[in-house]
Amino acid sequence: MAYDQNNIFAKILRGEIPCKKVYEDDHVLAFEDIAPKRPVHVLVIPKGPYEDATTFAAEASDVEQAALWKAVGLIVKQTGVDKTGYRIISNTGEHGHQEVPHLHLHILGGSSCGPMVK
Ligand code: DGP
Repeated sequence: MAYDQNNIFAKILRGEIPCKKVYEDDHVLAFEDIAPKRPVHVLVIPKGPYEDATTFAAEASDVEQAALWKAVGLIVKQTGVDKTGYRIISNTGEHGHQEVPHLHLHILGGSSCGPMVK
């Protein structure tokens, strides 16, 4: 499926919609989820036009892929959840209940997430 340039995260990347920025570098933007499920709920997205984890894994450069994980490492320290633990989720496609068709990692922490997702 073609990448939808009008998805909400593409608009955030273009600065058309505001966000509460947590982290940014050349390849990655991270911001607070608009409807946080935990005290810390950060969305980490690549700046490139990747619809989901499958597309990102197949098409993103090594530099982009490394940058995403490097950003995760910095954000978990910055938010303090590295000390207590956290969950990373990337909902993908129909069965994954992905709502926004731009790859995003949810970082959830600050309180226990329980043994199961959601
Ligand atoms: P998912 O189901 O994984 O595609 O979750 C999409 C997440 O995006 C959901 O937790 C809510 C969040 N979200 C949706 N619209 C906005 C927005 O305009 N701003 C921010 N910061 N988050 C949004």
